[in-house]
Amino acid sequence: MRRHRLHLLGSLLLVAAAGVFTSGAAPASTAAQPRPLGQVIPAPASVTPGGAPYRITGDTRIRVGDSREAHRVGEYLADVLRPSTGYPLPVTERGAGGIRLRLAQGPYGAEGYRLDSGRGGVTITAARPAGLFHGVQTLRQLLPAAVERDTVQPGPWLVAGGTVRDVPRYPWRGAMLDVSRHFFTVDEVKRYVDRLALYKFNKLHLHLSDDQGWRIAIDSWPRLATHGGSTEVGGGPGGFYTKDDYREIVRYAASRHLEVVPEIDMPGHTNAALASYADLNCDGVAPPLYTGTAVGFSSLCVGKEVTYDFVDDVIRELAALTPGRYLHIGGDEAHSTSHADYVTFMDRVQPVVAKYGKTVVGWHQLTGATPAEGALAQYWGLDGTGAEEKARVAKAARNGTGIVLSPADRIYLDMKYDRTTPLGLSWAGYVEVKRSYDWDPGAYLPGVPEDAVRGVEAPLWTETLENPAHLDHMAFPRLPGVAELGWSPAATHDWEDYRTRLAAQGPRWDALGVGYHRSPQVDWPAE
Ligand code: NGO
Repeated sequence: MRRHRLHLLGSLLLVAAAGVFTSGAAPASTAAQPRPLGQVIPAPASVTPGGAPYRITGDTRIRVGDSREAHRVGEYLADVLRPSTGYPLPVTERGAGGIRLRLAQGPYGAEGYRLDSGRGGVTITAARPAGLFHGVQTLRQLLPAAVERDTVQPGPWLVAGGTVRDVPRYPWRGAMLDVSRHFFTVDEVKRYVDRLALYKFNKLHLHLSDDQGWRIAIDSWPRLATHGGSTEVGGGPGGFYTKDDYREIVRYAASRHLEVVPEIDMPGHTNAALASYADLNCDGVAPPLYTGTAVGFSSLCVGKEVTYDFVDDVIRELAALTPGRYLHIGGDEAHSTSHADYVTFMDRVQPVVAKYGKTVVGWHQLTGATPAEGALAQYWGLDGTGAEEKARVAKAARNGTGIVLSPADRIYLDMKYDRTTPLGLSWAGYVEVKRSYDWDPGAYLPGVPEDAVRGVEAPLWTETLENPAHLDHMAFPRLPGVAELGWSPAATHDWEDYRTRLAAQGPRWDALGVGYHRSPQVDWPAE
């Protein structure tokens, strides 16, 4: 009898020990272990695990000191945690223990943070509110995936013990949304912004005009929006943002520490504008609205003065609406503009951007003209092609033009994953998760000085994408990889390690309602 009891005790201890030492994905009901401290995307600069975990309970407070900005980040965190934990999580100035958001000087830069976790609490320290916000995203990912649900879940809500020290590699970690080919409402854009925030993106580039639709109200040229915005690819009703709509997007993005970079694409990709005002056409005849998907057939009339009145008005009104530093003027695929006209146009338009206090961003074709001082060129070429063009971009970079990398065969989120992907395009090839992740922005373009590379940006063109579910399917799981390329030190780059961390995001997307491509290159946990 006695022996038997001892034996039973031994088995129980064994079971308990197995629970302690198994670090894989345990089923939710028995997940009494915290997630590993480093299991975060983008990979933090440094992770030092150790010590007891912190447990969020019904008594946990979020302490923010007396900074209003820290208070806002605290409220954001509470909004994430309250529905699933069911706890009140008051945001308070002072108190002991709990989750503390602390602004203080230190080696954090504009966006970095430090997270310390132990039995007594979790403290996130940063020099700026953006750093606190990014630290909060790390904290969020350290909690079980069920924390993302909007109904009360069982928990427990454990945060592994230890310290994370984290600063981004690049200042530009962008995502572009094409709201021209298909229109997306303010709420749909906000939904995308929330996904970007989870991965520490800091720029939302909105492609506001193209052949198929003009999406922003301009008071001095009202038909741009009312007529030019009245359709989209496939002939749907399209739409446009009123100035208040746009301000709301800017406000919401800022509340998630993203800066809006608006783009008006010129001199090509302008059919919607040309259709709205006959005067803008060299022959004075307005073309019909366009709902197909061809590119390169439209051009503003470079020789007409009214073109520059138009550009001045549009840039003035858009600059006034935009608190961010940048204004994107497109400049890609101007196949219906002669080279001489293209150069003339860019020489006249770039100073207008500066006149209204903004810095020029253009697609990399801008380097075929003379980029303004301080301008950024967004590179969207491919591996193994366009050597001459790459050399031109490198030369501009050596002359001071900053480079944002969006190689189409790596991080164009509208490229199909493989031949079976129902949505998307394939002109740049198929782009599966590994190809998308596995390259180094610092060494990508030959002859570009490393400090000219400002970061990366993932464009999501929407010729084939009509609704938020389509956006999710193309963005996930590639979007987090772009975030990691932009944020994490090159030394942490490792496909095998990344694919393990990526797999762990699957249940989080399920909880958030993100429908993602279940790439065969990743061992997703069983559904
Ligand atoms: C190109 C083109 C866009 C298309 C996109 C589709 C750039 C910069 N111009 O990228 O008009 O929508 O490809 O992938």
